[in-house]
Amino acid sequence: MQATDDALIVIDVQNDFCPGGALAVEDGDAIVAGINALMEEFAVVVLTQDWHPPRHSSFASEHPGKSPFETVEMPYGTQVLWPDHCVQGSHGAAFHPDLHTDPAHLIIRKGHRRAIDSYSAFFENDHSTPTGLEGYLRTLGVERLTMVGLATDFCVQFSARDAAKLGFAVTLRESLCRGIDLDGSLAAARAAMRDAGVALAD
Ligand code: VGL
Ligand code: ZN
Repeated sequence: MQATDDALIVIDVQNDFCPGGALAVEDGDAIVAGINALMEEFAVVVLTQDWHPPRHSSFASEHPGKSPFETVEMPYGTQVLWPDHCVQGSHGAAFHPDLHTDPAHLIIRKGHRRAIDSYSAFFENDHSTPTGLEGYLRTLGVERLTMVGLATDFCVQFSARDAAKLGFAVTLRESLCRGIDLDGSLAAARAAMRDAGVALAD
């Protein structure tokens, strides 16, 4: 068992990011068994869930003439447009059925405001509106984070970089992550995480 100042953060292991889902990540489901095993080693386990209202502003379907994976300018910056995914209460928003959710101490839901997306588990995409996760971890005395989940180049990357910026020691277990890889976004994400001081481990 890891010390109590270590936490495991499991990002968005949800049906829509797994094969057959609305925004499927290749082999997204291949990491579930390994994550279940890793949870046993941690005293603090947090799961995140992408959790959008219907008609969320990150959905291409809300932007006439736009297709998924194109971008638009939002008040908070450039936003990639996605297929409708992880709609609150839907099957796609549910955790992968094999993911062990009982060991989780906290489930944090993000992206629930229609006008703003939230890739990171710590801040929405304006990089300033907090989700509350930092406070939860700090009040428990957590200092080190291990991160796994989906998708490496979006929600995992933004979570890991924010965590490092906040002063947590962050390790990404890459074998327990899978990426979307839009136009080289996976390589860019790995470089950006390294620059931010995130340790990339197998
Ligand atoms: C994610 C795109 C849109 C993710 C969430 O979990 O990486 N990516 N919403
Ligand atoms: Zn989303």
